[in-house]
Amino acid sequence: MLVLLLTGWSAAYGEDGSRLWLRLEAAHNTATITGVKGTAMTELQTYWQGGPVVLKRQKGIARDGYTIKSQGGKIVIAAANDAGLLYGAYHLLRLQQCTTQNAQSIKDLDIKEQPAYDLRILNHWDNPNGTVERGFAGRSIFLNPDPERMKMYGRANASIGINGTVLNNVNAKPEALSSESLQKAKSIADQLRPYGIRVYLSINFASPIKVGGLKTADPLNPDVIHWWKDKVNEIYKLIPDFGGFLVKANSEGEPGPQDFGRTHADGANMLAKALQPHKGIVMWRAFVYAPQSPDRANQAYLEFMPLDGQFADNVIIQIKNGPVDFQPREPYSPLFTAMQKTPMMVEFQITQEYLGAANHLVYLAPMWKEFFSFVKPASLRAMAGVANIGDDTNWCGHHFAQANWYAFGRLAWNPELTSKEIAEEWLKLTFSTLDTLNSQLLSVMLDSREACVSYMMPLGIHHIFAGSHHYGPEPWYNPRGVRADWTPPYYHRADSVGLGFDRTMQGSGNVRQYPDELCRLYNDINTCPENLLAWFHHVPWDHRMKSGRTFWDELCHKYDDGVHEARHFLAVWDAMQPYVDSQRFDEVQHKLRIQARDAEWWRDACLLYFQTFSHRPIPQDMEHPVHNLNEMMQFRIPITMYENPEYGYNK
Ligand code: GCV
Repeated sequence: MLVLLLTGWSAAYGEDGSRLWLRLEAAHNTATITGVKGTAMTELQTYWQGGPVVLKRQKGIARDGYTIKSQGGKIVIAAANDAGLLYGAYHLLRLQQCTTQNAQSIKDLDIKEQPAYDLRILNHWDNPNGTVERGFAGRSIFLNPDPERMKMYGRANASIGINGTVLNNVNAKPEALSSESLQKAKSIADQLRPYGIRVYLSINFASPIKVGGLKTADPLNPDVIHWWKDKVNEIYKLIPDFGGFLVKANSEGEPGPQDFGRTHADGANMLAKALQPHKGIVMWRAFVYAPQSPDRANQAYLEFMPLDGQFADNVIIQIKNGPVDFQPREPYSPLFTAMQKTPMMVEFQITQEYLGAANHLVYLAPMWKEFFSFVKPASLRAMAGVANIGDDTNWCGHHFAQANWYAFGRLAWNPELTSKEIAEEWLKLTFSTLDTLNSQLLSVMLDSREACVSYMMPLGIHHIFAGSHHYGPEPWYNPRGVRADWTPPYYHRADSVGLGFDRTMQGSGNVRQYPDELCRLYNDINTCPENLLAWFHHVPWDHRMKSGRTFWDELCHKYDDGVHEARHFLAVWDAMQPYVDSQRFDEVQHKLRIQARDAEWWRDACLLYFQTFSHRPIPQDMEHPVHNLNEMMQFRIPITMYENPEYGYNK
């Protein structure tokens, strides 16, 4: 009966996803919220349906941390600062949303929380013209910031503990520092401040030339130093709590200190000195690689290790989780365990540049947890995530992509949370508290990343994407004149012997960048984890795998398993129709159908292409390709890097 009631209610109640996981109804409560005034109080007054709550400032609690205790018929939220009170308030509201009972029944609370990192930051790759690089959810929310949207953005981030946002693309236009842009940044900062969020900006290292009219941007030149100092002062006059700069320098054509014969440390420290009096920071990216390098995966380590210990205290080196570029699976970037004297932060990519954009359901927490199984959370200073947010009604393009924004925030608060805990919480908040729905969708979410690896790039294969976008497969893409490390054959190295990049001691030597134990493990084809085999080895087609199959047969089966999983996700969702409101049901179903078709496309394109090297049959005990290689090789998706493809393979 209850199920029917809930079912009828939820199916009739159309939802468009705009409320994210904060699907709270205004409370109309009589509860008294007393104590410290501010956003925490407003949120509780608006949404809390339980008994009296006291908000109290208390010394001795860590910055941004809080306690929530039931005391004498009241709930007391205590924190050292306003942000802590706000996080405590959202914790309470989360409990209310997750309980199947009345909020009045929430009692006997004794909660103590503090964040693992002081800096929990979103990186928007938003351009001044409103496009979003690798953005799959519409245009930039910062183009014409709508106050209601900004408020929701602030609430959503604060509810998961995110406390910083970089407003613009790391491929930064110099005009990011123009007076007009700074006024806009100020307006956004003013709107986000009540939610405990500081703004940061990406800067173009050549700004002194391009905005300031100087002849050089040499970080040791006195005029340049002066220019940056003035610019920083100008920013702090407008935004007194400005967070600092994010810098992509000497990478993919962006200017940097090396253009003037200086090092990354020279560049970062010069900016750090200008920011230091205001307590601002520099997040200096280690995403560097050069076309002449024999192995792109080696490059960041080679450039940054010699500088270990040379950075100013308010510089943090921001390193992508893997050594290449946000692939569906990479080993961790060896810089994380090698650099000992430099503050580091990890950069995850929430937007699914390489994992099916906003068309594929891929829950990323398992990928980030995998990273943390190698890199100790305590060895990092902060966490950054490349945002998947745009002006689409549902914010992220795919209803389930909201889970990745959510998971990023929750892990930046507490990297010890499990993927399952986070997914369970998100499902309850986002869909309903029906167990039937949650348990099945939970499995889909938890299996989705591995499924994506299987149908796209199993067994350590990487970067075999199309040349003009990173959505579909083009392992054959290799036109004349394109730099080698921007083509898939550079990475897969398929030939008549086998497949994969030899990064062993005999190959590029990349294994040496890892600690001894891992180096030995990865170096030996018989001990290297099979899920990274073709990352570290050129694997012979007949190499015997643990399953007893040859590498070729295993590869075929992995691809096919991925296809079946994607179809299974669709089947699970289809069965959810009675339990999910109609708009979200239809929209997710549409995406899952695309995903299932794309998985076939990936399997067929990759297997048929690699078969031209392996000359081995596709095993009889699996489904055989249904597409034609030549047709797939002719197929193009006419999208820019600012768009989500409407469909995948649709011939
Ligand atoms: C912002 C990859 C992406 C680029 C991105 C770059 C980076 O190469 O494809 O779009 O540029 O990473 O992280 O700087």
